Amino acid sequence: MKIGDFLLRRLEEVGVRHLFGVPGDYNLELLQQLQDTGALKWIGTCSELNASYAADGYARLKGLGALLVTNGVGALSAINGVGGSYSEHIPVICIAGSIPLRSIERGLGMHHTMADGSYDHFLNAYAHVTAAHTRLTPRNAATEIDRLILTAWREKLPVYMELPSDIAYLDIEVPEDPLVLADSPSDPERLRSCIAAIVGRLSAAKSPAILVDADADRFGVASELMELAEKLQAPIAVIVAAKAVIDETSAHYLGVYNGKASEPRMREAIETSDCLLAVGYRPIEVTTGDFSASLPSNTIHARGHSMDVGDDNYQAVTLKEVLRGVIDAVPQISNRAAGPVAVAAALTHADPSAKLSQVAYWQAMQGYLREGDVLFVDNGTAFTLFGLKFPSKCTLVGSVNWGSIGYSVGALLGALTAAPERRHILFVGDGSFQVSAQELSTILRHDHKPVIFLVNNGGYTIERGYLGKDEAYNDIANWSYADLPNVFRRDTSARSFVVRTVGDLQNALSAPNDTLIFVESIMDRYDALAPIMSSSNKGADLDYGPRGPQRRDNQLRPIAH
Ligand SMILES: Cc1ncc(C[n+]2csc(CCOP(=O)(O)OP(=O)(O)O)c2C)c(N)n1
Ligand SMILES: [Mg+2]
Repeated sequence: MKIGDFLLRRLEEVGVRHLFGVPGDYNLELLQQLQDTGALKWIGTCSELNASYAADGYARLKGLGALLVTNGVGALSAINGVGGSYSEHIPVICIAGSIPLRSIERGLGMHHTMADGSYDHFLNAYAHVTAAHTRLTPRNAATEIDRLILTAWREKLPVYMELPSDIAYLDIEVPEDPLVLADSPSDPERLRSCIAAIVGRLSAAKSPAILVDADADRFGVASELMELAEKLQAPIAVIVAAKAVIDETSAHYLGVYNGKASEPRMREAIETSDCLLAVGYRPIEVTTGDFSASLPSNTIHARGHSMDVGDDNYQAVTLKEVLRGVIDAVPQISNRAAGPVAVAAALTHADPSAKLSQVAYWQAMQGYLREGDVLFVDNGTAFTLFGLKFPSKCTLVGSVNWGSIGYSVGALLGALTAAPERRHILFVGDGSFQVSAQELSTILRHDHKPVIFLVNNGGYTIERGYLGKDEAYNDIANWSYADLPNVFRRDTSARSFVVRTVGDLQNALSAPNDTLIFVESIMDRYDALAPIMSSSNKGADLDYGPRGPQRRDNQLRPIAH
């Protein structure tokens, strides 16, 4: 089979049906193979950065995503997004159409390189943000393509492969069987003793609890964790990076644990548990109430492929198999008092003619969410979304660890492509949107129907809480955002709204979801909920230290609502 055709065949076999990216002379030959074989659908994006975000969003819903870029210029444009996939544990396959092998072997200078005689710069750069990287050759292509795809899927991390442009049409011998995505099974003895150790501890515990990070989603064990919570009658909490991973309507769901910033009942359940099971826990300042999280010293740490239980470290075990064994072996508890912490804020009835505020905005959004929605959150005051209570079966696409502004718009395109039948709702600020706004055109081009809620507050409000409450560096150009659907697609049927009052917002929210809805909400640049601002204020203390410029009283501070 031709190398390019084989690569596309393998992608199709593992469920990747769309490829995002930007054409270039070094990848056009693969695009021609894509076109001729009909194996995958090409989704051209406005930039490779956005393609990397889209592939990430696609992978969140489909389990794997892929993008195609050209050498150097495309690869480095995409590297921020691929780095994000690494940080967030998302399996993305980044394919770079690269310099022909002929030029590499003969040392010919080529465009899209540093013109310094080296062809390895981008391969080396990607080594830092991927689980595996390779340059395909006719000799290694059949094994390397499989190795990289399997590594991405097993590790839940991105991979990078260079396809030199002069080999895609060469015939090589390839396996006939389809590629099967499967983990290698656990070591039987390690699995048995690991399960026994965990079951022993959980069964003896009086107040077991479960704390969930994003890997529970990445390794597909959310339903197992719910089952375990049910069997143990144990409370189950998430850290903010795993918001929505556990069904928030479940009787055992406690809410978001955030160290000292959590409600007392939540803190007690987690911090004084006599057997806490933490899944994929990767604490950072914004997920631990600025490092105030305090897990019990005997916490069981479960990871994708290893476990820490007491003094023992178990390797060669998979999370799914361990949890399955634990669920089957722990006794069903019937008499432990659980019960969720109340999260839903009471709705106030604001005057429709009142100027729109963040408080009224988010109260309205709480009422707008529906079962099964896919929700997207960018950086900024949009983080308020994390405080809402989600209906059942919602998916949240966010990037708490990496936090690159503009990610959400590209991810929206990817997720819409993966699951067009679901309702997708984006929450984005004007500053974040300006980074990747062009991808709205691709969303319109493919007739997708998301709801986009953009907050126009004249700049980087969340940053004003770090530093520069009134500084010009936190201001941005004031675009006519609601006009953009029409700019990006002349014949669009999108409904656009410019919202200034509570009544305007209510009107926009009553629009049917039969076309793209774009809601630009104009809000005061100093308006932010108190927890968002105090988090920014604390972030500044950590970032700049006690002698930093934040001491000059030029931060936006929390106000009482
Ligand atoms: C790629 C990248 N550049 C810069 C930042 C720093 N940053 C974090 S939030 C933010 C401002 C977001 O502004 P906006 O989207 O308007 O949200 P607001 O707080 O105003 O609602 C910036 C610049 C970042 N996170 N990512
Ligand atoms: Mg803003």
